[in-house]
Amino acid sequence: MEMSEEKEVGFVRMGKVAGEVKEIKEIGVGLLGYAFMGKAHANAYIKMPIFFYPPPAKPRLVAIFGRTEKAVAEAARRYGFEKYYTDWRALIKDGMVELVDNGLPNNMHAPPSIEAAENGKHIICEKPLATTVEEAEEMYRAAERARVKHMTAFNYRFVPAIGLAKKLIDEGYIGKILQFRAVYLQEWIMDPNFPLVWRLRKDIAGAGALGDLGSHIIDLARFLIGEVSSVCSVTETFIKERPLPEDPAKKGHVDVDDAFISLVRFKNGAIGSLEASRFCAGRKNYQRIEIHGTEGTVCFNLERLNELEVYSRRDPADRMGFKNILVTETVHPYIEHWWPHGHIIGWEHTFIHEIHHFIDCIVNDKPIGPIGATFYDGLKCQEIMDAMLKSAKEGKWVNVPE
Ligand code: SOE
Repeated sequence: MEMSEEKEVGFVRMGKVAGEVKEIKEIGVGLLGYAFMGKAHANAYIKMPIFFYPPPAKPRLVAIFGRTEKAVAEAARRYGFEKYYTDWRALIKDGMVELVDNGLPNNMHAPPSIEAAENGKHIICEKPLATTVEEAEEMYRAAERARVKHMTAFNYRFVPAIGLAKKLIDEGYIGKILQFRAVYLQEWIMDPNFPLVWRLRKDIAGAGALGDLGSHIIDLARFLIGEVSSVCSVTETFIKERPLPEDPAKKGHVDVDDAFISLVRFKNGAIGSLEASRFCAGRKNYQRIEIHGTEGTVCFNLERLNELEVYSRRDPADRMGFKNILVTETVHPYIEHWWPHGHIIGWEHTFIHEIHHFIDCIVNDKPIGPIGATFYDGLKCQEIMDAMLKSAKEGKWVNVPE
């Protein structure tokens, strides 16, 4: 509507407005959880339409769920959600909610995700998909039956350097893949007085470092190399008792792994080692991957996520060596949406890439895979983790179900 003349609107004098912005198609978002992952996902919904413009649809922050009203009301105000719920079933039934994003603790991944699918809502759920293989299988079957888009939020698939690594591997640049080596190391629970939080409780988390960090590198192993056929693993819990969050004078038993190390065999003949730990002093969020092929090597380090180290045996002998590629050119995945080369991006941007992919697949009816992880990928990851825990318990190689 052209408004050329100045006019009074109520008590507000309107200046010479050139025109009103045409609305962009929206998609209603219902977010479960408002803490760490809730914040990362809310930020992604807010930023996506600005940087992936025009967006496939503009996320409308319809509703957010949290158990305690005071906290979730504050989160709704902070992130800009229109409504808040303390009953996740009511949020799922809200007609304005078209997609449900599950950022709750792991034991609350299955029930709401299944109900969301059964109510025809597209669903993205944080990793690990579930606490057991049975739960993950039920989530996958429900989402498939409902014919909704379903995604497991393995965000590291959306690092530009990981996208470049996948391109080099898939085009044969480093030849036949022989070995995959990945570590994901943190240090945050080395203090024996650190309390027994939900990530350290099997009934809520399902597993410890294996589920929280190991799930990421297991998914990247499948994404970059292929299916895992068998595993031989060891786990350890270094601190067996911890103060209870609700009463530090009391202690609780730690029933999940603090660290795991696993050998793996891939179906395509490659071999590998994966390990994750929360007891590596000095390692903050250190995820390093090395992939060795017959013609070369690719290395990635999450703490330097804008870079990829590449070595090719095809280079002339006098200049054969690792080159460090700064993955910030517009030829690299997602970079065209950000800043000029060398201006680098960060951890939060992987969630923006992931949420764009999810909404693009919903609006334009595209398949989530192979770039994005579906609930099937979440289920396969759960099966591999289950085999690793079985192997660690029985002290032998365990096959991963076909
Ligand atoms: C904590 O270990 C954590 O936030 C994980 O839960 C995330 O998945 C990982 O990306 C960073 O570390």
